[in-house]
Amino acid sequence: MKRTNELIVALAVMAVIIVVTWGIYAVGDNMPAGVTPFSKDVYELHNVILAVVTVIGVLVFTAMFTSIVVHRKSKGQEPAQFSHSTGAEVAWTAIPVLILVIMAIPATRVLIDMEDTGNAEINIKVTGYQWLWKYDYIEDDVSIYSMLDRASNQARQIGSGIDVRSVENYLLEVDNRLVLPTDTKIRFLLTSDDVIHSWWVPALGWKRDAVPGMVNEAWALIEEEGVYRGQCAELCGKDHGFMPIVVEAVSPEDYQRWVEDRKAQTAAGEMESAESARATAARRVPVSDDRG
Ligand SMILES: [Cu+2]
Repeated sequence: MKRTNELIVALAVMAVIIVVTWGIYAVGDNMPAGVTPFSKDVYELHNVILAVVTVIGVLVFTAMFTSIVVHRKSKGQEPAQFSHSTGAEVAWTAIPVLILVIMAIPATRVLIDMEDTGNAEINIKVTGYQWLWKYDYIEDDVSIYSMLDRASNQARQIGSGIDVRSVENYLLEVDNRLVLPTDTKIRFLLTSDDVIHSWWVPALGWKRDAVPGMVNEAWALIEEEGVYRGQCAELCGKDHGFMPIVVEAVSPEDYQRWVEDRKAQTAAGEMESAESARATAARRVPVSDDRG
């Protein structure tokens, strides 16, 4: 009779825990899988470890609640009197070690992959500033500054009177997006000019600190075209929440066109500033002559 009770309670507890866990898993939408092979590895790793901890949780809580219900004092249960069990100690040491080893094998594989920044086709230097980002396309000699877009910036001011819900991608849009090609191994070199920032676009599967005086590395190979948003993930100052990151992944052909366009703009800008410098110099000449 006692064994039957125990079994019924154990099954009931286990059923409740499984249903609740499954519900959380199904409704919670888990975490995004991202758009790089690495982010997908991280996603799968997360699922495997979530499954392991779920099984452990179900077993432990089932044993615990079954003991509480079936072996309670009011039912006249006598506690066991032994004080040492070598068998139990070996088991509760060996089993967790085994579980940790099982989890460490795929985790180590992903970590090694994460550090492998070799064979990159393009290099992007990311510099954090209070409170904007600078991107240098090293091979192409193109640099852009990327800061919070005007609409978000106006809406965020105290007393602006603008309903922030009316601003599209509020606090998640920038003036100049980081344009990157798909299907290309991109190496990121991250640093900072003032305080510690952290560059984080969840769809790429990683987050890296941008530390003054140091260069951190990371890489991505974006498989799908699209716009991926992120933010500075370090408390870098009072406007920390206002330095979003927007990556626009385009086909390699569109990317080449964009780079050519940027180079032309930069050249035009340089011509213009050289022109205005010459004009200023020309205006100054008579003044210096008068003085002379
Ligand atoms: Cu920051």
